[in-house]
Amino acid sequence: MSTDILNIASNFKIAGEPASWEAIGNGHIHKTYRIKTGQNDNPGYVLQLVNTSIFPDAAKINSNINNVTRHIKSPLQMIPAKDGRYYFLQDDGLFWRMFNFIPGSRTIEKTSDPAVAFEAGKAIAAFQKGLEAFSGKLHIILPGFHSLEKREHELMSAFRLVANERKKKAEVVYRNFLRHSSYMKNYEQGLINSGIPFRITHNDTKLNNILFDEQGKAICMIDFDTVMPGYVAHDFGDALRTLANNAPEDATNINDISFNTELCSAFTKGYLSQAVSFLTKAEYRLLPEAPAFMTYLIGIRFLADYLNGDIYYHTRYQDHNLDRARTQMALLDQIFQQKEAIQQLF
Ligand code: GN1
Ligand code: MG
Repeated sequence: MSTDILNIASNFKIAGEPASWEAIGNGHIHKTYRIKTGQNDNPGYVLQLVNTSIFPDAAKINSNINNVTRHIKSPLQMIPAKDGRYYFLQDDGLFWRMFNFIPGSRTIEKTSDPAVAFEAGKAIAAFQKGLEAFSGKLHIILPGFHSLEKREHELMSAFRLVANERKKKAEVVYRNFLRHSSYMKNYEQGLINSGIPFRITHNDTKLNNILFDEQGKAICMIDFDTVMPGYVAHDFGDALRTLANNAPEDATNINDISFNTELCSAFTKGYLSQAVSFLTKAEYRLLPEAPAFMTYLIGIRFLADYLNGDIYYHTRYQDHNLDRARTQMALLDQIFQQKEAIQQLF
């Protein structure tokens, strides 16, 4: 493996020779490695093996990423392969891409620090703001990515079709989710009816998709695979789903799960510090309910994948996706309990 990774890295236009690698990041989809070269003054590179069963048209995502990162002048840029393309295709079809590694940068899985939450909010709004004037064309990589109708349909057909132990284990949480279906449909209809603009949004704003420096200041967003036209409320809500949960996304003890309104407040302040300059009144009004909506949406995606036999998300153990789904369900309850406190932040 060691030589393979370094060999792959040597197909990109990097300064010096690749000398060592380590696996980094905690994404559920791709595999990510940091490459170091022998030169001490070179912070190295980030090499990614793209999951082409989820992204069969990976070259198109790379073109999106390039357009977006250049437009916002992100400190994170793609490194071309030696043939000038922004990817390297291995003989067996594996699809690789590379970015620069930003010195001193790191991702954060969990925080209890409101200053980090503030920074996260600011970074997400700054990303949206940076793309306000983007006039290029983006490929729609995953159509209906945050569509409730599509995600509920996927869950219900998975539940209907499956007839095994997993169905039995999933049944309680499945029914608990669907109790909220009409509430969620109302919210989505509200988004559609409000006439709010489609902007270029990130669509995967969990905390570990933001890079921080050693002092806890946000550097930039990462993981641009899902950058597409969308609603800003989805970015806002998805971030709080991970950031303001006092437990991890895949907690195994439901009693650990609670919604941290202090972190939510700091995040909201950071977000609004940038976003007030571009949000419409209607967009603003739709923010407070977004954490509940996104927790539901991602929760039912985890559950559908569990029923489908873990074909989408990387899992580390048998019932991992079920634990993720149960966590989202418990978090949703907690968010509903804090509804007034959240509303008061606006
Ligand atoms: C995936 O790639 P990663 O781990 O940052 C997923 C998101 C989910 C998230 C749940 C392309 O994000 O939509 O919200 O897992 N990305 C894709 O943790 O499906
Ligand atoms: Mg990620």
